[in-house]
Amino acid sequence: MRITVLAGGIGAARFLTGLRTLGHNITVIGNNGDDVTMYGLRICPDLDTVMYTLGGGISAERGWGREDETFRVRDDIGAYVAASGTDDLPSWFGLGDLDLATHLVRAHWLAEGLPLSTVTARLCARWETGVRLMPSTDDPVETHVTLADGERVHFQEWWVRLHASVPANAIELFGAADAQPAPGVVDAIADADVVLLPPSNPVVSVGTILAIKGIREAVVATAAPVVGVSPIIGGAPVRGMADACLAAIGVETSAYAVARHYGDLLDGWLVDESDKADADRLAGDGLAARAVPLWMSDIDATARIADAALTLAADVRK
Ligand code: FO1
Repeated sequence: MRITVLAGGIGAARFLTGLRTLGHNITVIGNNGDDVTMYGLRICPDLDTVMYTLGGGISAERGWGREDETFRVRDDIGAYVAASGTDDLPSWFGLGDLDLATHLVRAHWLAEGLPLSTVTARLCARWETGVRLMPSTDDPVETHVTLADGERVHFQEWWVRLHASVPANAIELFGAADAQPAPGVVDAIADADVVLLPPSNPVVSVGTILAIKGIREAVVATAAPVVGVSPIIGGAPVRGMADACLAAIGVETSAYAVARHYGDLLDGWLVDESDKADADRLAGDGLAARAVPLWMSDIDATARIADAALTLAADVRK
């Protein structure tokens, strides 16, 4: 089957390791909302997290960046910060020495005029991911967060420097109005046999992919069943700070509320067995929802979740 997945970072990457074992033809549309330019380098955290995870190079402990990483460059930048007394360098963002190779190579190819989609395919050639990974857009987009006092900061500053501890009033994808889907993205959704929304952040991962003009429309229009896996278990995010993002857009942190937030995009929704009441309530609302164990504790458990998503897709096939 041709399966298209709209992916954020670590949650999606883990889900994909399980899905990949089922032996289908997988296209991954990656989120660019987390992208940021630092030291003149374009950094694409979610694309890299998927690439490193599927390529066996991710730091298992952190869930981002490389395994066996060192941070000598970051620490040396810290020495410039301390000596100069300036605070305008993003030394709070941990660019590892090995990870920097990816950003340097990406910067080189982008400077040669290659689009991000081509650069991503070239980077992935080394990692043998077993999937086709493409950015949601070749155009520069990035998520901006408006804080309670009205200040606007880049998503990474809110997420990493402030640990999302300062309430956000609004979260927007800057550049979305002028951005086009990357080549192949709309076709990958239209021609898929199944479209999956993995357990990714519904606001700053899947939400920002859908904010690119034409992508939401393609997901609504596809003949393929669209099945999502809840990123919320028992009223809390599986990982990360999705609750802070959901609060910013006025959506409750529950498997039920996230499904309602996706609305007519979904044909099916998987929740954890502990959230069976949410599944029953959604079924009452007319959505095919099923409760299964959703903790991605190891590769076998993750493959079973992916398999349950495909079974639900087959049952709701339009
Ligand atoms: N996350 C952190 O919490 N702290 C970091 O210093 C950090 C650095 C970093 C560098 C490269 C990269 O690809 C990802 C990095 N991340 C870091 C993760 C990144 O912030 C992710 O976008 C978010 O965790 C949301 O998925």
